[in-house]
Amino acid sequence: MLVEAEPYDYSLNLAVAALLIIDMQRDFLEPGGFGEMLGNDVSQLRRTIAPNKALLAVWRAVGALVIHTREGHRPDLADLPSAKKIRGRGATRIGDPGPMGRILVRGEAGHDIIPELYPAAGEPVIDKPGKGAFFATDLHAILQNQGIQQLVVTGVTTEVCVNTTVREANDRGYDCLVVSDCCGSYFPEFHEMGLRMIAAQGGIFGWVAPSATIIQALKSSMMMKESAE
Ligand code: C5J
Repeated sequence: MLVEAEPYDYSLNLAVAALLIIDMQRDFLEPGGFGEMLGNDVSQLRRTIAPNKALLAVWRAVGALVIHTREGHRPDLADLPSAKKIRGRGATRIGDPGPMGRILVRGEAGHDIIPELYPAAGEPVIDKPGKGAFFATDLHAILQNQGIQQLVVTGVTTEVCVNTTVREANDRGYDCLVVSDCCGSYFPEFHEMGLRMIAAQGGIFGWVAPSATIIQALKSSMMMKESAE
């Protein structure tokens, strides 16, 4: 199916495509969480919840693969590089007690995915210690074993974990279609530039399209399939 996108239409093939939802975690998105505690405006990320919900519902209805990621570390912090821990010179750091449990530690409430986009049974959840979803995870193996070649990417934040993952995916041979309104940043200008960097130079890292366009294409393909049956 053809999806109208930047820098040119994208040919989405659901048989080899997965929806990859990056780090829609409570500590990044919820009022009172770690992100807000650091002074960030979580409404910039929360505006992505409704479009992600709508896209996820249609994606699940077509029966294609959904994968979720979460950024975080082992409770003993053995996988946390000290460079990452001390970066930012913050008073509260990864592993310290935060408003929703220990910050970015696996198993804590704040580390989990927001209820609106909670993974369904059978949907893989990738726990990643870095910004990119391929670093130190089994994501590439899972995608290869399922024959996936195309990633429809959403999540937060646009310029950090979404961009890093898209670049990693690009170098591993995947095509990425990034869903503009399903990604968000605490900094609107970084969101804008993060998307522009992906589609620049003829799609140097991939394609960018809004959720409405993708949802429309998915619904049309479902209707065509139904009428052929
Ligand atoms: C993500 C971050 N998920 N900004 N993390 O982008 O630290």
